[in-house]
Amino acid sequence: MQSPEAPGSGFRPPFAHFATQAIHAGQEPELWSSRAVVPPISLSTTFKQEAPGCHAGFEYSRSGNPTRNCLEKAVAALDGAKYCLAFASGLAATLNITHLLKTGDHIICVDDVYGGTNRYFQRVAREMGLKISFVDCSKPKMLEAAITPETKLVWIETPTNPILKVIDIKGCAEVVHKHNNIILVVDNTFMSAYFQRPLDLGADICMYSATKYMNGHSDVVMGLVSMNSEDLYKRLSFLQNSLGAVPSPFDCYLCLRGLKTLQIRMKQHFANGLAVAKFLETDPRVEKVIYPGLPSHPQYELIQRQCTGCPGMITFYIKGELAHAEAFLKNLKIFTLAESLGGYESLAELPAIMTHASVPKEDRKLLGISNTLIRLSVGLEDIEDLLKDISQALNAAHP
Ligand code: P1T
Repeated sequence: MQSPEAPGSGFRPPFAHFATQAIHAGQEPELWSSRAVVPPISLSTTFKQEAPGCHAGFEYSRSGNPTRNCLEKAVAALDGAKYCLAFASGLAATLNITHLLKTGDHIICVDDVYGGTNRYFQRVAREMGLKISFVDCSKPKMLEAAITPETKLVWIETPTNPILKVIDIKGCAEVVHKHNNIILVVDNTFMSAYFQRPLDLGADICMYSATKYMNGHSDVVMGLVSMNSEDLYKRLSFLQNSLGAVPSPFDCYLCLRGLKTLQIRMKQHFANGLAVAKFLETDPRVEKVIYPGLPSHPQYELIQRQCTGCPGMITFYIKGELAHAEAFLKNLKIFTLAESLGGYESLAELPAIMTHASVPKEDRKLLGISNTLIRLSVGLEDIEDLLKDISQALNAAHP
């Protein structure tokens, strides 16, 4: 197996000082009178004022919390951003960003997107008077053609969930920014700040479900939003406080702790993901493997240009029908059959019935989210054990 970091592997070089910032940015001991090296979990919901309206930076924990501040500063540093705001979940972040719009505004969303994001746009935002189009943004011409005078937000995921299409962030930014007042959001959940920096490539907002790689330990539900524009920051801070979907100080502490190992986790996710993808690609019981880190991925050149590596997300079609996919999933022993991704533990799922069940059936068919499409989140276990597990589950599905 070629090491993902081997010279000439073709990916962009890693972002400078990443691990140092993950460990130190926003977490200076001088922030605290105790000089605590590990940021304390500040549980107080309210803060003493010296005179009405005169305080030391904190009033009430929804509008600002010391532990949350540390996390927001650390993530801003990792994204190369001026600002970051934390929310109670990835979808809470999506909701807050969507609240930047008003009735009648138009959103363009990439056609292949997390099922919950699709459901929110189709069944909540649309009901509230926003117009939504789902567009194949991997073709910037199609994005351009979909823009109307009402378009105010373009929402992309890259790679997409679950088909792992890669979207050219720079190409989309060039199209979007020909127009005034359209915000380009990149959901960077799959790549994490370690592998991809959407703001450097022209996005206005970089958003995460921090529930996944950013926290990385499957014990926090959280959303993060980074940006450089002061105007966007002011509007989103206002919404963060006004809508109130904020994370708890304890979750902020856990996520901050998770960030410390983001770099080493992502490197290992890449190594394990690549090994599993290569293994699947040679197995005759597998119809097709989609992994952006494989030369067989149709956008391999773009992914190398845009990213510093790939996460542990693999999508593959097992030969046969639903029964074969179910047999594979039920027989896995180390991979757990469960929704979510990006944790240290390996997970497997069937998007058509699980994470993407809320995507309309005809859309799933068009996108290729069939009953034989399996999504893996390859974790940090020993690779020999993971390959053995996949091999025995394939044997069980195709005796
Ligand atoms: O679960 P939450 O923290 O609210 O994040 C939603 C979300 C947003 N964006 C992407 C790309 C996501 O994958 C998710 C959540 N996804 C899953 C739970 C999943 O299994 O795909």
